[in-house]
Amino acid sequence: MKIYKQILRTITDKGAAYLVLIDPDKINGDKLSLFVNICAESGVDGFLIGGSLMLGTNLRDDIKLIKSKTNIPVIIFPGSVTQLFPDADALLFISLISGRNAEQIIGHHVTAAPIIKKMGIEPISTGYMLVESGKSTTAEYMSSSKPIPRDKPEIAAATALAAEYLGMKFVYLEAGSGAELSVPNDMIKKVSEIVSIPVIAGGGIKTPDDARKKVEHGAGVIVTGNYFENENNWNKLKDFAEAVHFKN
Ligand code: 1GP
Repeated sequence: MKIYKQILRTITDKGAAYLVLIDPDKINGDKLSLFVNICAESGVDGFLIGGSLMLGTNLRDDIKLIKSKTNIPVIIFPGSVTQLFPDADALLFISLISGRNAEQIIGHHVTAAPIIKKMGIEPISTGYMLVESGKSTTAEYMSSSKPIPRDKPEIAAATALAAEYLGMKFVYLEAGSGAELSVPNDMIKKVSEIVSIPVIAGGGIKTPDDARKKVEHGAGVIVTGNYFENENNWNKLKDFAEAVHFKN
């Protein structure tokens, strides 16, 4: 519970937590070292690493590299059971509750659970919901599951409540990496009003203003990934962190 508690504390102290998703296919080697240092200076609260599709990277080496550079927690965001490594601090133990694909809801978890136990990393049970975001995303395609329609916040709210009743620790409203449209703010509001667990919002967030609006609508954790794959945007990291940390 160490990392989960740390995130809860950040939400209490700063208003919300800011996590940066690293896709090791896009940021690795020297670029990763530099990026991690800038994230640390900019007030990022944690790294997510992994994804629904990865080609030709050594995820474990990348996790070790991040750990050697900073004390910021590294949380695996696993796209499959091949993305589990003991060097990380925790992992989001994701169940794709917006879909009806049994393997994504409980199947892979049965395979992964004993491995996680042996590795000793902290699993953080997360109800993961894909939300329609303009066009089909990698997460949607790879998981063979339908997203929740953008104009149906009540479906998202009922699904999130079920996740809480099942004992999950976070609900993650996901528009998908590189999404055209981020998760609608009224959906975040409806979900965060009904559950007492923190709501993570991610996918397609490209401005500090959008991040702040999501926090104002009740998101406890904001995730950005794609936007910072372009080095020209790295000078905006601090602006994002400040927008998320509204209590600072
Ligand atoms: C994807 O929510 C994350 O899982 C981040 O999305 O890459 O679009 O910022 P972006």
